[in-house]
Amino acid sequence: MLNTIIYRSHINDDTPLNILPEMVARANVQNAQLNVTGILLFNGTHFFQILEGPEAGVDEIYSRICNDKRHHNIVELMRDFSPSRRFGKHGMELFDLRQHNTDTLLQEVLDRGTTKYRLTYDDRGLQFLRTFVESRERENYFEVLPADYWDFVAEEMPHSHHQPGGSEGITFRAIIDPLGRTVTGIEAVPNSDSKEQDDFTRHLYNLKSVKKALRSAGMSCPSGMPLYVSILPMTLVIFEDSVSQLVDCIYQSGLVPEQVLLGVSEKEVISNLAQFSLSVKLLKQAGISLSIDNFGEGSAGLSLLAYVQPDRIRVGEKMIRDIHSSGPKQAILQSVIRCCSALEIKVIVSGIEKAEEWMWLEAAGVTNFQGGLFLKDGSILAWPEVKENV
Ligand code: FMN
Repeated sequence: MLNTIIYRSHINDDTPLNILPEMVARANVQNAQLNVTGILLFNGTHFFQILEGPEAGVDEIYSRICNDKRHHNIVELMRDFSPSRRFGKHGMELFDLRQHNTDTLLQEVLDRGTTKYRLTYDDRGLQFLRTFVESRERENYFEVLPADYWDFVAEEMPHSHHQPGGSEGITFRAIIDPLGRTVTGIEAVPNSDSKEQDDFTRHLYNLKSVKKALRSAGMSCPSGMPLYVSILPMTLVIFEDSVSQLVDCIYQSGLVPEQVLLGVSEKEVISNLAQFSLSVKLLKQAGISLSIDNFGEGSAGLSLLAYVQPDRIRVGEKMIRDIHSSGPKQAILQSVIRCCSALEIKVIVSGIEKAEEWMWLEAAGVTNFQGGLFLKDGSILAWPEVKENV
């Protein structure tokens, strides 16, 4: 089975161009040993490479390429299987786009192809190639600075009002705008989910946990601070009076409904859409805002967005882990961000662990984040600062 990996990358400023012929000569030998073929395009700033061959060989070469300090911002555009090689003759021919006539460029690249089918056929790999040759999509090449550009400096007054310490059974997590150095919301998280298998008991436990989180937040949250609490959507379905219970609890806790943001997870299937809609209506009428949690990870997806019209969505770690190097995740998140912007829905991204993930998402227009990257010792907020020596 033939495996294909396609990526693009940015040459480093300090990589002299005259090393390229020797690098390609060495690459040819190594690729031949692993039966890997392909083509390497260069436009003076960016590389674009197609690697084709047995999966193990392609993976080995690609992981070496990813560790090569001569280029950066390596974004994997495609990883797929194919019945035949597109560029079977060339171990690794370097094709410098600057040395060719722009009118005939694409055809000249395609002429290097070896597939028995015409290369302009409807093939994703070749469409990527065409997009690169024609310099389309350039506006989506975000330049992400290396992670060591940033220090994450712990807040001077840990456990200040920005990040309440939490009370028994509840942990508080800040939602922050890292560049604005502001806390934009606080999430109150119950420490455990019910282990019960039985639906009713599990959701009763969930309702109790949410009320406990609200009471705890009422005691320790700064007044007016947006408060995020997750709830299972079926809790709003199974208990028809759940909204009035929540509203009562909000007032009794010294909070106001307008500061509360209820996050319904997309992971749980909503079996009674009519009752769910009624609860959503009651929540909105009471002034409580709605968010869709774990957006994109469950079964409802875009249809829930149209149906519920939430004020926020929260995208979890699954969708954004290593987003700076994943073309598919970048394309999905960009369209989600664009769609939410058109609907005036704010996007929160949680689970940020790496500076590159955060920087890519900032470049894409996200400003609200949660994650270990912004925490020291698990709970003290840490803000990004440019390192002094860069
Ligand atoms: N090395 C290869 O063996 N095959 C390639 O196709 C290949 N393509 C590369 C494309 C670019 C844009 C760059 C910057 C480097 C490429 N290299 C390629 C070089 C590898 O990154 C690495 O330096 C080389 O495999 C030697 O690895 P080694 O020092 O671990 O033996």
